[in-house]
Amino acid sequence: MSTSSRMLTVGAAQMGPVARDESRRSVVARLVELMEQAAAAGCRLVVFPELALTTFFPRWYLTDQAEVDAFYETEMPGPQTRPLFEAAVRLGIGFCLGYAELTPDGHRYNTYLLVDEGGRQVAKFRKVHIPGHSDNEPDRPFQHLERHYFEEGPEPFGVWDAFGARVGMAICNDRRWPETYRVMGLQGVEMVLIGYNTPLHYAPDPTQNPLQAFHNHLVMQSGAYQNGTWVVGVAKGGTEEGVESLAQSAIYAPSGQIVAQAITTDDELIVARCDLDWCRRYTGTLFDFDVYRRPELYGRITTQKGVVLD
Ligand code: CDT
Repeated sequence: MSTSSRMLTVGAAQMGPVARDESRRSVVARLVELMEQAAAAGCRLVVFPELALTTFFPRWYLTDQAEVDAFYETEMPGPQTRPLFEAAVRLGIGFCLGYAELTPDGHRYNTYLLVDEGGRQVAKFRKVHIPGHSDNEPDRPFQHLERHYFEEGPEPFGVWDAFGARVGMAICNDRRWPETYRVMGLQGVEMVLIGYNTPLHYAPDPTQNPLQAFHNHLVMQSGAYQNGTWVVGVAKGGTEEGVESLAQSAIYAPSGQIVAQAITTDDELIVARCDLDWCRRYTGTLFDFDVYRRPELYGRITTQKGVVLD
């Protein structure tokens, strides 16, 4: 095993609530402040949550199309988001930003964008697993209408060479699925960036409410360990428009251990100095895929969607 180390200092920029009427200008100022803190802490990359620029609007069934469209970005950078790209160059720090994307040909995605220290777009990821429901369900205390507002991302999980590492991205519900991490693991991922908005109340089965934090850590710790990768989990937490969401942003080592965790439910930066070569301790031993995996026996994973009893 190599004794050299490649270090990447990363910041998870947790956000507190974004009010429905908070302007992009105000939100972007909060993000720039977090970037400044991250740069001062020696970070080369700072990771923001899912849908960082707006309130989590899928909690409402909205019928005014102009009101809906106002939550989406039609260009990146646009006039209101350009300060983020300028801050990247000024501070010499990259960032990963979650936002609602409306493409020129009318597609709507829940998107993550990776930008380098030069303000250049390195990679774009569209959320693969879209949770919740598509029709208004007025009996719920609040909606989770992601399947109404977003299409399923059409591209597979990718991994890119950036910040001296093999970097992958996933968004919120994606973190609950083992395939997310394994598809990236098979591309040599060393750091997975994951933003989330997770309401504490889960209407289809409220027995899960008190387990939200446990499940959050469970899936990211497992994903990290089973694929020998760093994972950066970043929340938009706190009580947003009356809905309480999980905070507890954390950075997970390839061992599955938590190396940093947020202590508030507000804007808060946590930082970890990540040894990328630590991944090899797992991918070169217990999880040496080349030696131990049995893909010839895993056919159901890609040929079958639901459960089949045969
Ligand atoms: N944003 C997002 O994907 N949230 C979901 C909430 C549970 S499904 C209604 C999550 O997996 O955290």
